[in-house]
Amino acid sequence: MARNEDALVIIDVQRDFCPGGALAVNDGDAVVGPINALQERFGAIILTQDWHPADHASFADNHAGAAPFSLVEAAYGPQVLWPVHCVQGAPGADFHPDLRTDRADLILRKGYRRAIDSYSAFFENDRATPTGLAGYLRERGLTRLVFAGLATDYCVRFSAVDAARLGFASCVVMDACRAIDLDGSLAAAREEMRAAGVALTSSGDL
Ligand code: VGL
Ligand code: ZN
Repeated sequence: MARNEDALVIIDVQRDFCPGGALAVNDGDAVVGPINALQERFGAIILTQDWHPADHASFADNHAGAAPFSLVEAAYGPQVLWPVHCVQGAPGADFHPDLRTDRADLILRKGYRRAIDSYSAFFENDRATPTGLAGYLRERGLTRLVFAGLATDYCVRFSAVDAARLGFASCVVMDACRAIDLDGSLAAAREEMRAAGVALTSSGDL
């Protein structure tokens, strides 16, 4: 059972990241059951929602001749070009229909600035523009963060690592996450999370 200072942060469990979606993660919908079960154990629940304008710079379609999953150099460094996904107000941006959302205290949207992608729930991909989540958590005295959702190697990884760097106790429930695994990104994510002091755990161990 979670303590008063614990928050469950559920990352991007949206239709477009699930089978049939525009940027489907293998087996992505398998996180819904474990995440709904985890929610029973937490008093503070936060959902994040990837939320891009149609002209977003992370979409391959907005770069002439660029293939999805190729890399470009953005002003802030390398950026993967993704298939169009999670467009503001489109069905693909909705939460998975079976995800429980009624107990969430906060739905944090990210990636809404055209020129900057945002994997982390804390900072956009320029690593400088804050989303406001750290301030929200600190004001509420939520100091221990448990992450689950999609995708392990992108938005979960960046969120969990930023949380640890910001001084939160940070833990990822690996069985309640699934990965995109582009060019070894899952192995790299595990390694980076471990090095940052993020605890990799499972639902049964919580
Ligand atoms: C994500 C790629 C692009 C994620 C979001 O939620 O992991 N990945 N946008
Ligand atoms: Zn995105």
